[in-house]
Amino acid sequence: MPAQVGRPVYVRAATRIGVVHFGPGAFHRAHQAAYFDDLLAIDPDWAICAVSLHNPGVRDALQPQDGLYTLALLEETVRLRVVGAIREVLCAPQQRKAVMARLVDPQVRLVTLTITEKGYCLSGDGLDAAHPDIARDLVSPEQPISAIGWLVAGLRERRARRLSPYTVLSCDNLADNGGRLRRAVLDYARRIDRGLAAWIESEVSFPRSMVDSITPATDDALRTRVASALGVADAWPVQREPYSQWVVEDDFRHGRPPLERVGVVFSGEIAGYDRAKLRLLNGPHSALAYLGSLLGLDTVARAMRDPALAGFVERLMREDIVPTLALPAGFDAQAYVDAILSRFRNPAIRHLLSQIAWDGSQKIPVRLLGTIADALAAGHDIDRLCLPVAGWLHFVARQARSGEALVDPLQAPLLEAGRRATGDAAHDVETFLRLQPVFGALAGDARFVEALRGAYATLAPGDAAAVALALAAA
Ligand code: CS2
Repeated sequence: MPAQVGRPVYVRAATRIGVVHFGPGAFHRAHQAAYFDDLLAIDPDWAICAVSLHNPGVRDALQPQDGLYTLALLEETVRLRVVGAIREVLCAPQQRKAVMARLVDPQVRLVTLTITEKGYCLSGDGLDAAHPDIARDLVSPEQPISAIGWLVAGLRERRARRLSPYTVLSCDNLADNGGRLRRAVLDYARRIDRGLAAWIESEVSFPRSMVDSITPATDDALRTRVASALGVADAWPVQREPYSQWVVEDDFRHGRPPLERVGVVFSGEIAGYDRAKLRLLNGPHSALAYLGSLLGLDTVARAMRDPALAGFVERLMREDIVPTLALPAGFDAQAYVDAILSRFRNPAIRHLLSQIAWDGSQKIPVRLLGTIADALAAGHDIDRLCLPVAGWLHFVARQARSGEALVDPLQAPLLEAGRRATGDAAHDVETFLRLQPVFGALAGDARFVEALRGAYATLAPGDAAAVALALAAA
């Protein structure tokens, strides 16, 4: 390989698997796996067994290359490095025994997850026991299909063997991710074995974490770049911006990887960090995705070159979101906003708005509706905050009208509501607000309903001209 391509600086064969990771998509491989790759040069005990819960795609791509893959850091001069932290790649439905063997391996002390918001099978704040995967797992808990089912099956087996449990670390974009996962796991465990649930409650820690790095999906440009730089084809390279942050609550009862030595921040104030990130980065990202798509734009950097949209998003961040946040001591919110805006502008990144637009029903509540609820409680104006939410509704209605797909676990009810949209704000907003899992208690708040109607009406009929006008006025 050319000298400028980074590679593992440790002996891979001398590493041991200490982490099981569920959901080895591009984000995990670009973010956490790169930290563990750095860590393995210091401590060989933390190589990763990567487990896909549904599809064999990652395993089939990575296994023939011995788990190695290329990570591209996108800036003016793109840097490439080969990551070696993943020593084993499994596909759970096809390799149940191998997955369980890892989960009960005493050498494994940590289970991490990036399964996206929908993978948690939550409804509101708790477990969605009616979710088809959870319902199935509750009937046959020894043959799990959901992440929660697997976590509990592994812990149950560990308890039976009198082994200490693993720590469970959620690395997804959910506020209080560890707390929510813990509650969902306990709820599930109580339904199958109360003794087990009590043991989990007292023995297992679920630290919260905040993860951050913009990771556009792998595209042909990346594949071509990697093939020509390395002189070999990589079946699944990944890419991200150079910036990366990982803040983790320091709550590991049975040993934790010394990740602080490779740039991870262990903190007691994680709630401040995760909210700031979700609301100041992901919220505006979703705003760009829906309003930018309605404007006919394709990428985040392109949307940031639209002065009306970029100006709107900046006002949203500084004037509407920052004032609702309870921030950790010493946190400079305006500098944080500056940094996010410049990351969004990075011209070396082709981050498709359509990728961010996925799974709106899961993202909107944690990214925007929480801010709206807090702003209402503080008696603040919510008109501007409602615009991206209304943008999402118009986006859904447009997809429904054009017969285009909507990537979302609530695709069916969303498209149904979209098809019934007439363009009349009162009627359409009322129809969408019936989506209880998305809007929850806010649907019954008259101030929210009125502001959302107003925002929806200003964006109607959802074409570029109407959106441009609304942004200029907002
Ligand atoms: C994005 C995030 O796809 C999305 O919805 O908002 O993946 C975002 O790029 C990351 O959270 C940045 O850390």
